[in-house]
Amino acid sequence: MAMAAALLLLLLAAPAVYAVQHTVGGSTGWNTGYNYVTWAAGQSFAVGDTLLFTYGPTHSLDLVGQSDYTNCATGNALSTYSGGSNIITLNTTGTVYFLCPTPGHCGQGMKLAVTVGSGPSTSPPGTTNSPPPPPPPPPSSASPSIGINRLILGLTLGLGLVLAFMG
Ligand SMILES: [Cu+2]
Repeated sequence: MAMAAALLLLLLAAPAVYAVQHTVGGSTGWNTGYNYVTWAAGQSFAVGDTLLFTYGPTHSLDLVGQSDYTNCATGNALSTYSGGSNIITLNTTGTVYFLCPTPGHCGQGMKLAVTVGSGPSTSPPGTTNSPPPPPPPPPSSASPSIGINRLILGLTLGLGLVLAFMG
């Protein structure tokens, strides 16, 4: 019982244990001339994961709505971040949108859409690794036991007949 409770606690704690911090743009960070669409496509985001944005003084970071993201529109930010380093926690499933509000930078690639799934980010949906096919079932293992059962049945009947004749 205590063991089961401990296992359950471990399962509940697992998503937090495996939360991933995604460094936006990898070694490039948050900058112009980088394709964040491609970057995001290579990542798998889960609730509890964090995004780390690092950038120079000419940049900053806005959380925006989808249409602002699509149109590179600034001025309607839902949240604004600055200072050169921000860690954003992905609290809910769905898609969140970011852009750099410095004029022209969004058009130079500084826009990011992150779609957050519900599971832990251990198996990116983009990968095509399928599990190996299961091994073929072993040749019928039922027949030997059926044979033994028939043998036992035969012996029992035979014994019964012998006993009947003797009686
Ligand atoms: Cu910028």
